[in-house]
Amino acid sequence: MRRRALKKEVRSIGKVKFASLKSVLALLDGLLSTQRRAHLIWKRFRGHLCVMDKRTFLKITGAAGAGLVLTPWMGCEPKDAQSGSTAMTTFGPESFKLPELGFSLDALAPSIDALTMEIHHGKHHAGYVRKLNAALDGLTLANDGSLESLLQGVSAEDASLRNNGGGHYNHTLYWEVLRPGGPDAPEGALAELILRDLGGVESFADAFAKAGATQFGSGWAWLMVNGEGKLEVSSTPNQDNPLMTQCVAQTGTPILGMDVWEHAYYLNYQNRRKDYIQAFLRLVNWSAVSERLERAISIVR
Ligand code: MN3
Repeated sequence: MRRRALKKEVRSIGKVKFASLKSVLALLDGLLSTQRRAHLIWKRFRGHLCVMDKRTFLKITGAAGAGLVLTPWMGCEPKDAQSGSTAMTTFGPESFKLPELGFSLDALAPSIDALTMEIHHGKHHAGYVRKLNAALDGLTLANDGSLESLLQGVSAEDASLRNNGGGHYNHTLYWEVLRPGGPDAPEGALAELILRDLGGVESFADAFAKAGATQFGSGWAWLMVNGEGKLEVSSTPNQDNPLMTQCVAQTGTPILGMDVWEHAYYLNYQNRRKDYIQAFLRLVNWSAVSERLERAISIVR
């Protein structure tokens, strides 16, 4: 008798548990499908909306049971400062192109060997360009079509644009600042700002080398002009860069970027990242960095 009562009790506890589990699962399912619906709506409409924050979009559509709350976005398209019109860009399969190197593959040897350059430019960078084009093909965005403005608006969740757009921008800058020629050290306004903001060329080099050496895993070290018009050194993981205001802590306009992914140096230096960093600092085209500084300062003004 006692045994039967016990069995009954166990069964009823099981039922209660099962019922609770079912309601938890139903709740989860409801939440997931809301999220999924929001994702689908996002995919469908992102081409027609301004370059907005996907996280905010998902939050609002999720909270509204995936109801279409489009009104908040209708007034947020970037307007052309002079004409007041909205810039819209439709992207095609070749909106972005792999830039020419502008120097021979062995121009940086022995510091950076020709095979590393060939693979880095022809395979890695080309891959970012291809995937970036594939991600944007057919989309119409409220955007001036420049890579810079795409990256300034990219949300942390948009992995495709973040990684491939970042990869394209970062490598384009990298080849530019490694172009052979120019003075051996920063000159003119660049040297003055390095002294004013970073304590001089030597302490800049130390900070920059440290940023590159201590970036865990793959990433980049940067010299940038921040929002106050001051020079700042930072590092970012993966293909992030200081333009991505929604993804990184230190933001600004990069004027020098050093790739510290292993593919940038492994054939020559293996695990000796610090040796590659010192070689990189000897290869920098300071004229190219000065040109970038001028453009970046004009943006801040
Ligand atoms: Mn690389």
